[in-house]
Amino acid sequence: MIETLKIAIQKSGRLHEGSMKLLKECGIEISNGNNQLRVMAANFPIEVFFLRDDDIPEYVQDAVADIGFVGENVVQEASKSVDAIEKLGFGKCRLSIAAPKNGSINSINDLDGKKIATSYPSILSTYLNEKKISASIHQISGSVEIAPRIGLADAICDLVSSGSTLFTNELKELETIFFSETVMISNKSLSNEKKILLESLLFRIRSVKKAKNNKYVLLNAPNEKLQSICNLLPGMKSPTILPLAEPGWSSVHSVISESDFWNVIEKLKANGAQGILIIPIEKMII
Ligand code: PRT
Ligand code: ZN
Repeated sequence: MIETLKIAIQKSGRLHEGSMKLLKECGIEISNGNNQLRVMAANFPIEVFFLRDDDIPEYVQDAVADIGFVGENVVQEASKSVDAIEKLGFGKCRLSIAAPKNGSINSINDLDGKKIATSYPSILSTYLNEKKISASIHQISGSVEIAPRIGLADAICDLVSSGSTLFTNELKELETIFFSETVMISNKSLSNEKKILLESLLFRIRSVKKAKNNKYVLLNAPNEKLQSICNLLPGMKSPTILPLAEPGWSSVHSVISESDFWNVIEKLKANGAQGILIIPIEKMII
């Protein structure tokens, strides 16, 4: 029997689309047209299970699935026995404590003796213990942001991304206690065959991530400036330099990281670079 890697992703919700997109970018074809629970990929030995995100850590721990894509917040809260092996770069958010904008709680030091509503009691209680704050935790499963308004709690601890939910509910963010993004988790005792499949999937995921974090750059430069321009663009090995038809000029091709991008572009222009083109990279294999 050919081994397959069983992967659990969110059935619907904020992580579903990003998870499907990542698999597609890795060249893995999956259809979930009939709202099925599990689907075999057409061209890679992967079987995808569509589950509620909260169930994923337990299913991976119990080897119902071999790996899963799920928020670090869920993994941390569930505290199951799984390995977190790769951050996936989407579903970024933060878990923050917030309190009514015009109320008496202005910092975490004002939380002593108060009641905090949250869906993350475990992460919150660890944080409160560390900070020696004795607040009571009221666990609720949804609509945490309305808890202070309806008198259920004095403050909340909830996920924030844009901040607009806090703003609309007239809450102010006091402190972030956990940063999260989607992570790949794995069962702790995979067979050797499954480990090989996982390595192959990880290789593809890392190539996709690297490509997203880098851009291909093409520019024209006067020959006397080539050295200083090449110093700014080390590229993967070193930049490619091709002569232009116009004497004294060359075309330089290289790769730059997204985070350095604007900084480097300014310096390239200051060094006489012209006709700078920036092109997205689809996959990057180093
Ligand atoms: O049905 P299922 O149980 O699978 O899904 P779910 O409803 O429990 O989860 P879902 O789809 O809402 O979120 C899945 C995961 O997305 C979370 O576990 C996080 O890892 C991640 N994520 C990223 C977020 C957010 N951003 C986010 N903003 N999860 C929830 N929110 C909520 C937050 O709780 C608050 O209500 O969005 C609101 C705040 O958003 P802003 O933009 O107004 O700040
Ligand atoms: Zn959930």
